Amino acid sequence: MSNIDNLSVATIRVLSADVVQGANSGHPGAPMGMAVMAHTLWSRHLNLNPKNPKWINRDRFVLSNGHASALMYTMLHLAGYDFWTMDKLQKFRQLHNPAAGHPESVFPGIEVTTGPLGQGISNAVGLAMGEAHMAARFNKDNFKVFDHYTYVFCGDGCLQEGVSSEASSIAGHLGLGKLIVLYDDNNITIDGHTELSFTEDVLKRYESYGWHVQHVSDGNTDLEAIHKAIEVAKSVTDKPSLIKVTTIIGYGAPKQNTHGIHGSPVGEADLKIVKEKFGFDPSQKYVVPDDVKAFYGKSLGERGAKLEEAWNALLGEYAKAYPQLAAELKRRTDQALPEGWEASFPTFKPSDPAAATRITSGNILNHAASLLPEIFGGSADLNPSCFTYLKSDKDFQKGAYSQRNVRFGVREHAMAAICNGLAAYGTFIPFCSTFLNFIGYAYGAVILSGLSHLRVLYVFTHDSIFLGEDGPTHQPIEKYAAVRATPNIHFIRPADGNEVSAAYISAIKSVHTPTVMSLSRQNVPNLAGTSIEGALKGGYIVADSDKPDIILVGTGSELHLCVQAKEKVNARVVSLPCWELFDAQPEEYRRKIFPSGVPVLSVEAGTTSGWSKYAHASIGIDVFGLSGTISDLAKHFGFTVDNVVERANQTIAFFKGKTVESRLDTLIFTQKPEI
Ligand SMILES: Cc1ncc(C[n+]2csc(CCOP(=O)(O)OP(=O)(O)O)c2C)c(N)n1
Repeated sequence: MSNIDNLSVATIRVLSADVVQGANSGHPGAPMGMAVMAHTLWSRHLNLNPKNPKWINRDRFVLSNGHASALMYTMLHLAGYDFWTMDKLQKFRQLHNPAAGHPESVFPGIEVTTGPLGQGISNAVGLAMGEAHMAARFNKDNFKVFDHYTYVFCGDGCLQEGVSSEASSIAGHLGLGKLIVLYDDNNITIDGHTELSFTEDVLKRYESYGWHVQHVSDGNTDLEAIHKAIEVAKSVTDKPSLIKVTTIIGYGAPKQNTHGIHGSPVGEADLKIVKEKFGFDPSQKYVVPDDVKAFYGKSLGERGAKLEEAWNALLGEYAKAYPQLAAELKRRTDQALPEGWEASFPTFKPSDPAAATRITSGNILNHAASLLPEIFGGSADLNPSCFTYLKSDKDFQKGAYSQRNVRFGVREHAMAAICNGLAAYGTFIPFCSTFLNFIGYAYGAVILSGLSHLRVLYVFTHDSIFLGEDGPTHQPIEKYAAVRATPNIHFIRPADGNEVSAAYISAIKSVHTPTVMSLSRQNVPNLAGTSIEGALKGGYIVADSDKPDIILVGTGSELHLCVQAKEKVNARVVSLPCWELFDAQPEEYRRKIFPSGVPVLSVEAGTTSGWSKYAHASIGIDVFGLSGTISDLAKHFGFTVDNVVERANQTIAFFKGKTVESRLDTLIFTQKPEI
C-alpha cells in the first residue's frame, strides 16, 4: 500500500474505534476489519458526489451489516458530506443524532436502513433491478443516462439469513451484472467462530445461484488484490459478483480475531495500543490527518463532482435529442405524479356486478400502471390468484429489463425487501403480491418499509377465513392487528370497488408510507353509500338513521353484512377501511362518526384485538380458522346477517339505560404517528 493508502486505512480503523468508544456502545470489530475494503472501494471506485447525495446516476452503496455503522459514518465524513460533521460522529448513538445505532436511510448518503441482517443485500437487489430497468427504458445510443453499480458490504450474518438467499437466488437468475457484493469473511459472529453454525462453501453456493465469485485471501493489507477483484467484478456484465474478502475482525486491536471485539468498544487502554500500532497519538481522539482529508477530497469528492458535471452535460444533450424522455425522466426523479392522475380512477354503483376486491384491484392496478410507468412489481408466484400481472408489459427478465412484471418466485421475504430497494432507488412505485397470511414470511422487510418511509404497495389477497377450503394455514386472523400496530403503515381493507379505487389513490399518494391492502378472494357487492372520498378519510358513514340505537362498523367483506343488518336494526353503518387514515382526521370529524351516547358494534372476520379503540362490542375471530365452504364458515364464525342483527340487539339491550361514552374518549399518551 502507498503511504496515503496506509494512512487512510489506519484513519478509518482508528476513527471508527474512537466513534464506538465515545458512545461506549457499538461494534468496532467489523469496521476495523473492513477498513481496506472500504478505503479501496470509496477512494477508487465508488462514484458519488457528496455535494449532491441524490444525484440519480450515483453508485449505490449498501452497508448490509448495519451494525458496522461506525464505518458508514466514518466514510461519509471522509467523503466530505457536509451533513456528516465530526460533531455528529462524536455523538454516535445519542438521542436524535443522525449517527444512530444502525444506518437510517432518512439521512444523506445512506441508501437503505440496515441493521436487521440480510435486509441490505436484499434491498441492493432491488436497487440493481432499478438501475437495470431505468437503463433499459431511458438509455439511448451514446446516452447512458443510467449507468452505475450497486455495491454491498456484508458479513457472515447477512449470508446466513434466509432473506439473502432468496434475494441472491433471484439476482443470479436475473443476471444483475452491476451488483457487486464484498463479503467480509472474518469467521466471527456474536456467539463465536463460524465453525459453530456456518460451514458451507459460500462461494460454491453463490456460484450455483449464477453469480461470478472471487476470493481475496488477505483483506487486511492487500489493497491491490481487492482493487483488482472489483475491477474484474465490474467487467463481468451478465452476472452479479460476490467477492469473499478474508479479514481479521478488529484488526489491530489486542482482542482481534475474537468475538469479544464484535460488539463492545475496544476499551480505553486497548485503544491506546491500537493508536500506537497505527502511528497515531494515543492522547488524541477523532483525528483525520490533513493528508487523508485532502486525499479523499480529490479521490472521491472532486472525482464525483466531475462525474456529475459530465453527466449533467450528457443529460443536456439527451434533452435536446429526446425532449419527451428527458421530461419524463425529470418527472420520475422528482417523484412527481402527472397532472390529474387520480380523476380517472373508476367508481362503482350498486347495480355493478359483485366482484372480489382482488379482481377489482387487478383492474385498478392495471389502470394505475397505464398512467404511471413508475409502477413496477409482481407476485411471489401468485399472479393468477392475486391478479397483479400488468397486461401492458411482459416479464422483467435477463435481457428484458425494460418490462415491468417481476417474477419474484416463491420468495415473499426477498420480494418485500427488493421492493424496499426499488422504492429507495427513487424513481419507482413498487408493488408486490401474495396471500395476506404470508405477510408473516415477509414481515421483516415490511416493517422496514414503514421505518424507512418507503412507498411500497403490498397487494395482499385472500384476506380472511372466507378464502374457504384452503383452511387455517392460509387464513389470516391476527395479521390485521399486527399490521395495524406497526408504525407508519396504512392497512386498508376495502369493502367494494369504490374503496379499492380509494386504496390505490391513497397508496400512490402516500409518498412516505407503505400500504398493505387486504383484499377478498370472494365476491362482494358494490354498496350504496361507499365512496372514494369517504374511504380516503379512512372511515365514514355509509348509511345513517335519525337517532340510531347502534353504530355498526365494518371493514372489507363484512361491511355488506352491516348494511343488510340495518334493515332490521335502527343503526348507523360506518365503513372503516383504514384506521390510520381515520385516526389522522380532525377530532371533530371522528367524533361525528363515533359520538357518545350510541354503542358501537364492530364486524370484522379477524382478531377482535384493537377494536376496543372504537367499539363497545365486537364480532370477530380469536381462534385459528377452519377449512370449509364459505357459507359453513360464515355460519360457524357468526358472519351472517342474522347473527349481526342478534348481536346488535344484544348490544343495544346491554347498554340500555347506561351512559355510553364514545370509545374515542380514551387518553392515549403516545407519539402521534406520521401520515
Ligand atoms: C436479523 C438479525 N438477527 C440478529 C441480529 C443481531 N446481530 C447483530 S450482528 C450479529 C452477528 C453478525 O455476524 P457477522 O455478520 O459476521 O458480523 P461481524 O462479527 O463480522 O461483525 C448478530 C447476530 C441482527 N442485527 N439482525
